[in-house]
Amino acid sequence: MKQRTLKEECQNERRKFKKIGQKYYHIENNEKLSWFSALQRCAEWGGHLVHLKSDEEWNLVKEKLEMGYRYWVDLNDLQTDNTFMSATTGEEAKFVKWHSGEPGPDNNEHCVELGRFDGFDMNDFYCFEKKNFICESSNEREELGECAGMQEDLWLKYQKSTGHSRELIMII
Ligand SMILES: [Ca+2]
Repeated sequence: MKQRTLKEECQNERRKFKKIGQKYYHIENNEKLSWFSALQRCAEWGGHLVHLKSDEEWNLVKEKLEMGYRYWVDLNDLQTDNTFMSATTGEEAKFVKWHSGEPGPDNNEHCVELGRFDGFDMNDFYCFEKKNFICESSNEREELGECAGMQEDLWLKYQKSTGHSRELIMII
């Protein structure tokens, strides 16, 4: 059997991303990971944990999700309780769709999921719980270009958002 090069492997992974609306997403329905591992997995695939920006994107993506499943997205308040940051932008989240009563009073819930309740409103939950997750391609253009792999700027944003070093994220 032909050994695939890392680049081929990476390009193959990028084909995971399917166009939904104007952007490319991979909805992982099989593997469940902690929020940190999901963050890393999406980066390995040349993307990032999904960063929903509008009702339009939220509506398009949630149509494709499996009812009863729970999916990690890119928001977290690991740095400061109740200040939810995007690991994609490194900035405070601008679009949120909290379930009523969320984010709840439990200060140990630092990572945001869709699907805790009926439907796919947002809920903060324990980062170490293993859940399905949604990746978004970093490259939002029509044509997916060369496989970029792990992008340095994305790691810096993760670090800014979570307060954790790349090394720490990679072991948790
Ligand atoms: Ca919660």
